[in-house]
Amino acid sequence: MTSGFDQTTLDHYTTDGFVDCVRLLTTEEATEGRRHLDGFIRDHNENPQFGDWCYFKSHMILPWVANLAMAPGVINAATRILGPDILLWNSFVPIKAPGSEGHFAWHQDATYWYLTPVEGVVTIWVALSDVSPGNGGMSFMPGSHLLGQLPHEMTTDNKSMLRRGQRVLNDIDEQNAVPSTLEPGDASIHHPLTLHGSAGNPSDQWRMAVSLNFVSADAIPNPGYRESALYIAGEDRNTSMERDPMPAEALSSEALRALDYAVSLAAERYSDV
Ligand SMILES: O=C(O)CCC(=O)C(=O)O
Repeated sequence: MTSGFDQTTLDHYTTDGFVDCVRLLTTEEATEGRRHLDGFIRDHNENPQFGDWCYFKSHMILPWVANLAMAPGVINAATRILGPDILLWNSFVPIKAPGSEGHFAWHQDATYWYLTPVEGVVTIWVALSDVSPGNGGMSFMPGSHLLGQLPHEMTTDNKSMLRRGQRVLNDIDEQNAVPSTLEPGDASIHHPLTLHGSAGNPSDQWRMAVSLNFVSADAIPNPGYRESALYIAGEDRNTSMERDPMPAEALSSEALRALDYAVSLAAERYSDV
């Protein structure tokens, strides 16, 4: 386990396209995040919109998700990779219930993101429970970010936790994969072109996490696409994206309206396939 994100961690990220098990939250921050996530699941798990609320820009409707993105350890890691001026472009809550067969096939996130340059985007995946291969933790393919954009296909796999069921077409040699093992408050961090995936959760414990996608001030949507993002740190100088408002209250009608608007922008990206 690495405590915090330092130059050695950055070197590993640059070489391998990911780092695992970096301590980014304090115990108090992790406990608070977990308390909120438990409450969110308890109160809303049965709501038909629960899946949507977990899937896209959760920071716009759940203040505790935005707060996790503003934790000093998380900001330190994101700014070391992206530079000082950063926004939170997306976030999601990729939880797996005990016994869930929900999985993520091997994929590169950049495939459907349409943001340039890819180096201006990073994912910080923060564990809020113990996470391991035994409960559906992620695995990464070291160095795969250097392969460039690989062809993917969409599938109708209804157990896929990706909306398009996407998966890379290349054969994956699982022997080279590095499984992630995290405690609450630890994070894995990966590049948008790094191949990664995760299996279902055969255990009797929830797998709990928040996935945060940060962009630098210089990251821009590809021509024809519109995006929005929440200001996080540094100079607020990314003029290529609209700003997401910080939610004052969880799932308030104002926050849900703002989310609907952000979804309508991103719908252009989702409707092109
Ligand atoms: O949560 C998972 O198992 C995979 C999530 C993922 O693909 C991502 O955060 O980029």
